[in-house]
Amino acid sequence: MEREKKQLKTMAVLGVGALSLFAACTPAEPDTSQPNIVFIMSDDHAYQAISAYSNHLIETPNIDRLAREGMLFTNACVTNSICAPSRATILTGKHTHIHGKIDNVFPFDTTNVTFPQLFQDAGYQTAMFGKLHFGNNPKGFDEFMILPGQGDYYNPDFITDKGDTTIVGYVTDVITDLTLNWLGNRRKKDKPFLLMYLHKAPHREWIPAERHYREFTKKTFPEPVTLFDDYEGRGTAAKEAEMNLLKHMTISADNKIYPEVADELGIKEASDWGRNVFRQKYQRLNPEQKKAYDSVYEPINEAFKEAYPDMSDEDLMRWKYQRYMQDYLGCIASVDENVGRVLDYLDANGLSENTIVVYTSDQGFYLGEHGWFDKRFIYDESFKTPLLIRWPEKIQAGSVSDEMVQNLDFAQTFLAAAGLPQPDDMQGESLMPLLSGQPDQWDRDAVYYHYYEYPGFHMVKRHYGIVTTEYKLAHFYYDVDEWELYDRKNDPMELTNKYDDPANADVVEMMKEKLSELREMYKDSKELDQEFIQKYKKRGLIK
Ligand code: SGN
Ligand code: CA
Repeated sequence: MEREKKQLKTMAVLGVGALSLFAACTPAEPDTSQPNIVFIMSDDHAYQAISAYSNHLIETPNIDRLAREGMLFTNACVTNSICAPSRATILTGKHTHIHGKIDNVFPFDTTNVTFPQLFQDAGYQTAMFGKLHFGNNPKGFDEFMILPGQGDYYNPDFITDKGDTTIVGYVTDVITDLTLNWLGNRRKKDKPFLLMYLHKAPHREWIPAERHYREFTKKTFPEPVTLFDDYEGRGTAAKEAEMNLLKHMTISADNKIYPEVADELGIKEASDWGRNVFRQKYQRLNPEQKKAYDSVYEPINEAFKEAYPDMSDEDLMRWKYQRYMQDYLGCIASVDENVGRVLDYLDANGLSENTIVVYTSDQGFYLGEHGWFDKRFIYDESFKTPLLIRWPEKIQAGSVSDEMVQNLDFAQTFLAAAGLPQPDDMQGESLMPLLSGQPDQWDRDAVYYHYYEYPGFHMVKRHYGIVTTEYKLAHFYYDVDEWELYDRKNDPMELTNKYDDPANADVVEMMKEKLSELREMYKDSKELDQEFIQKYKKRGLIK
């Protein structure tokens, strides 16, 4: 409020032109008309589970507010569908092969310049709360409290610049408490601010808050039509990926069957990993939390004990899907409530008008489509990501953009919005033309994608590709050499690879040419692909 009032007064005295001249001469003094930024990101939040996109699974009234009062992006996507690489791309405005954080394995190179550093230098107050997952601390923040690695759902540990701490409670509530506490008690009212509010939820192993597992374990959800996909019509990568609910989702850590019950039923899994993770997570609960947990999950275990001996694979697949959705969506219910708390705070404190609020995820996620969970693929559910942006001063309420925007674009968008220079080596585009209703000034017709973490969790093969509104072309490499082409308009579920269909020869040629152009433009190359493979060899991750 104070800042807003001060801005009006200064403008009245100096006139708008004089104000910008004044701001240009004294860079240390922030231009008081600069917007605040609240960047909200959850982890693995599928757009299929936001009711502004589709309400077949869950209602998310608070996240939806951002679409109603701002802009919904229906074709937002990532450059590399995995956690830490996506975060590094957001912070640097560069593709993963340029900033070097190609996967979750190698640490982030902190000599990279990130946009929060530029905001801090320009006089913004900066803070980060929640999940970063870099293996090192963020630069450019006056204050941060981050989860170590993936973090925990209950009684999470935090790393801060002043030491480590553990906070009793449910992670989504706790991260929001920290955020609101900062806004209410430590925000400097004479400065614009950049606040990164980053949820762990709904990341695997999907443990909801007590109030939500009670509610969600009673629900039944519609099955995706491709739940029993056999991957015919696609290449080796889809067939060999280890993300199938029936085969790869663990009965204990993921589906919450107590290890003793799983043992008693004679359920064998590829390793003890799922049972061990379950025990670790369960042990974090305090006696009260365990009691609440058991009161809900024990009856589920009892019912499973009864039903399991007569279950076919098909029954088990269906049961796993329901268990998965109950817990995954239960986690999202807390995210939505907590986003509501933050939006209410902005309203109550007169901050909504001049604050850019972004809601997004680090990538998309499979909710049983193609029989899968997890992400990583260039295929739509993992490649696309939710994106909603509200900024009442610039964005018309209730607008929708179908343009292909990427997580690569955030850094430059924020810099442009704040009137700060965009470094030449950033590789995205500012979304300002779209936000301010001038889509004719936006001319991107294709995006570039590159995934690396293989071999690794879920065994999704290395691939790069290009996506236009009409087609998707991907090259899977390293231990295969396979191309896939999908017709996005006529085959939206991406069930049939048309690469070898002679009728598409022209399309393949055109897409390959465009792909080479993009590889060149973004400075990616065969040599770099090999360099990253060599890095895996040096680390002993492959022979
Ligand atoms: C963990 C998960 C995986 C997940 C990776 C990466 N297993 O290893 O399922 O793909 O993280 O996720 S877990 O049961 O231990 O959580 S990411 O979001 O960090 O990229
Ligand atoms: Ca993620």
